[in-house]
Amino acid sequence: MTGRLTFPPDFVWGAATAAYQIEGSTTVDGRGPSIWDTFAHTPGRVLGGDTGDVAAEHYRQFRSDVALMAELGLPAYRFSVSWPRVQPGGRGPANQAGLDHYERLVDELLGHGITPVLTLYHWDLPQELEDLGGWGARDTASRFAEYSRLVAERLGDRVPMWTTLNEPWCAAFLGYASGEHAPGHTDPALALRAAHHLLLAHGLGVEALRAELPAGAQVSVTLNLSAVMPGATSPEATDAVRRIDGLANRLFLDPLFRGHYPADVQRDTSALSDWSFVEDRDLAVISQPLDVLGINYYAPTLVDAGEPKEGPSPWPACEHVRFVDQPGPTTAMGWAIDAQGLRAVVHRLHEEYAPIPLMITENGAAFDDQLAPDGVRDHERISYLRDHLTVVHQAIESGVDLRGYFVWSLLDNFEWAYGYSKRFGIVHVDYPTQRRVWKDSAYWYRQVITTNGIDTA
Ligand code: PNW
Repeated sequence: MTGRLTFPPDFVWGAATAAYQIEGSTTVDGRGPSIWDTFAHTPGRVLGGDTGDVAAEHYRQFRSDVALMAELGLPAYRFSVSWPRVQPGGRGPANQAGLDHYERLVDELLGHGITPVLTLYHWDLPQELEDLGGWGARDTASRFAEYSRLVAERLGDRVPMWTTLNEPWCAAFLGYASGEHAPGHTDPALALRAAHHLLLAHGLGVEALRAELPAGAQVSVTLNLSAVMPGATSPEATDAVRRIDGLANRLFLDPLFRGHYPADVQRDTSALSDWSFVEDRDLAVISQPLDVLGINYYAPTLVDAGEPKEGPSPWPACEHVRFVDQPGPTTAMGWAIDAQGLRAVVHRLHEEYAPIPLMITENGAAFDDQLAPDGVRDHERISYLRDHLTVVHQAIESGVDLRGYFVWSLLDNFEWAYGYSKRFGIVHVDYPTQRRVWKDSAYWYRQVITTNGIDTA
């Protein structure tokens, strides 16, 4: 039985990228180094010693990449601004050459009828700020607000959708607790501080944006939310779910939408931290109203009680939690393919937080694509996207205010600790030549956009 699912007429279709993952040109036009330059150039940090020095050369090729987006029929494009292009040392006056680039990109998008959706922070903290304590330092939050103001001053008149942070969970816990991401620290107490300062940066950033942007501009934050499910029926498994859900989801959702931190997470981590980094007015700043909540979803999370694992973990006070492999197909990242996790995430938000309009700001998958003379037959990616879009459609039908969907990613790119070994693009990048080759999923997505719907299998 095949059927057609049609989306609401104003549903926003898009594709997403991030500055460090695609731009390259890391030393031009006055850009300063970010923590990802330092991290990637430290031997042993990134698979194969890969760096973002060249990446997909998007900084130089942005005009042809925008033309590609237009050919794809993309109504919206989510990208991030590199903070060290705008403020090479993270402080002080704007580097006009850096802002000029983003102005050209935005004008090119608008000239092709593509709506720019701008993220201010997708993990590339200026290295000089890290040297002053990075996200462990409260001052970094104020520096972020200043940077937000500089970008909004220049681009506020033409960018309708603004996101402060991308995935503060990753920035805090992969960056400061497990050390898998820049800046590579392995200090769980520092990671909790970092999480708070990221949230504070978000709040101060929202204030700066509201002061600068014209009425009608939308302000959001993007979280990577997990559907945390028990791998067994036992009180221990239930407790494991509570702990991981607390750190992955509620640690961010509660301060943003309820104005307080989850008491159980504070209790669980009290031996690590007294949480004295939270000051009186902070939660009021953090919980200012937003227009949209962005959700990045890739895979569900299955947990049970278990023995402590060797090595640094991104999960403070979860020594007795074990991550269980879900049976069934996985992507090249080893992540389970299960769109029901996305359903659980959006329904949970709708029912427990009932916040504001939602937007899927990233969803997609890496597979071992093979470049053939006639393109890339990535049917697994097409079925991944179709399954997840089916869930998006069902959620809308059942009353969830879900306004749009951005596929991760437009292009193959620098996949952080995995370097160029993982390909998430719907467009293949042949790195030696920088040639772009449409995968079958790109042709499929164009069809989805033009017909505003999907055919279900
Ligand atoms: C997100 N995890 O990162 C990012 O927003 C993208 O930049 C990235 O390329 C994409 O997802 C694919 O990985 C994540 O370990 C990285 O849970 C790691 C995790 C989650 C999200």
